[in-house]
Amino acid sequence: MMTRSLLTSLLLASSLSAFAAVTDKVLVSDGYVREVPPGQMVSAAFMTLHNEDMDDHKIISASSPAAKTVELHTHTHENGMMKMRQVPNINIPAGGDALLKPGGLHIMLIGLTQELKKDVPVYVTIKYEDGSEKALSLPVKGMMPNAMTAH
Ligand SMILES: [Cu+2]
Repeated sequence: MMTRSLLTSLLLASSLSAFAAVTDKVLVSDGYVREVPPGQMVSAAFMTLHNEDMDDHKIISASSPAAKTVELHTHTHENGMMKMRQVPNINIPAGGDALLKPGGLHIMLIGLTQELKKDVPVYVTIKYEDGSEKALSLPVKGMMPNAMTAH
């Protein structure tokens, strides 16, 4: 009986570790939201995601109380113009990084519901492919004016 209960707890422990949430395997750093002038209704969140796991992971969606719609975006170059487009997910390669930065991948905040001011944090929640969610409190930072590009 002792042996069986020990075996059961070992199995339980190993399955728990195999099914640990993605939030425990991906580290988020250097996150911020771009400051926008009053009246502008869109902004974007940027961050670095580091995947410590041996499997790729994905952000499948994001949400924020600061915007009516939150989308995952990337930039593409078309005929010398930089354009944004929505992507279904953002991959974070095993053992590697996903860089969300101006001119590249970003989390688009559309229809801002609050004024973005320096030193007032914006809450953004990112959701991974396993359904686990990470709530982030991001600082608002000023940006170069030419960072805005057409959709
Ligand atoms: Cu965008």
